[in-house]
Amino acid sequence: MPPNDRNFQPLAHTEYSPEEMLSRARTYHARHESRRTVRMFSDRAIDREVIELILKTASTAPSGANKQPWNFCVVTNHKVKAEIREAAEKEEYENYHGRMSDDWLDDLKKFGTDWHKDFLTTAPYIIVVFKKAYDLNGEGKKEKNYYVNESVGLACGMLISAIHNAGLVTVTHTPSPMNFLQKVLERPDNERPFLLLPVGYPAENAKVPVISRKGLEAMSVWYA
Ligand code: IYR
Repeated sequence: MPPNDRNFQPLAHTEYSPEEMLSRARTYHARHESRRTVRMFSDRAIDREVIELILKTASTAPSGANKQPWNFCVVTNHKVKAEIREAAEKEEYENYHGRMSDDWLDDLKKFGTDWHKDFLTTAPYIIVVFKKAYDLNGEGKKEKNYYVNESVGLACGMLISAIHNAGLVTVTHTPSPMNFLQKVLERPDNERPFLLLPVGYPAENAKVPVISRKGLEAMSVWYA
């Protein structure tokens, strides 16, 4: 039972007929099948309101105790982008020249990645997602957040879906280590970098690797 009636309100819910449900599920799936990770960006401008709406969509994600322990830093300033690129490429250079195992490098061959990260200065928007390990209340007292990685991961999934839905592309970039982002963006100690997503149109000549998705049999087990 709800603990206090005043804290609850009726659910606003839309139900669809079985036919419409199937049709909507089909359409949504088809839309997502066409999503690709893209590493070649155009520098074409994008309306700020589109990015705002994409972020609002991401922020509808469920989170532990509804703490919404995320902060999206949106970078359009070219100098800041260049600073991020320089630091990221420095780390990636080390990754590709000794820090990553031979097996790992082998697994990445088909994606054609290397330490160069042109997209960090080409894409019109760089979204750096921070997770909030804890929050600070009005008096500066620490307040705990829960399931922070799960919550921020869910928000990132919804962010990627919203980016695709708008007809834009992204790549989930995780320069490692990425604590330099905390410094460059001057984030407080309770915020830790989680993921970096350039957002933009694909370059006109953008190419993507030939890879496939697992089918239902390979990615699900049904207990009837
Ligand atoms: N962070 C590196 C390496 C890399 C790692 C994985 I796992 C990928 O799926 C892709 C790249 C880079 O961004 O190049």
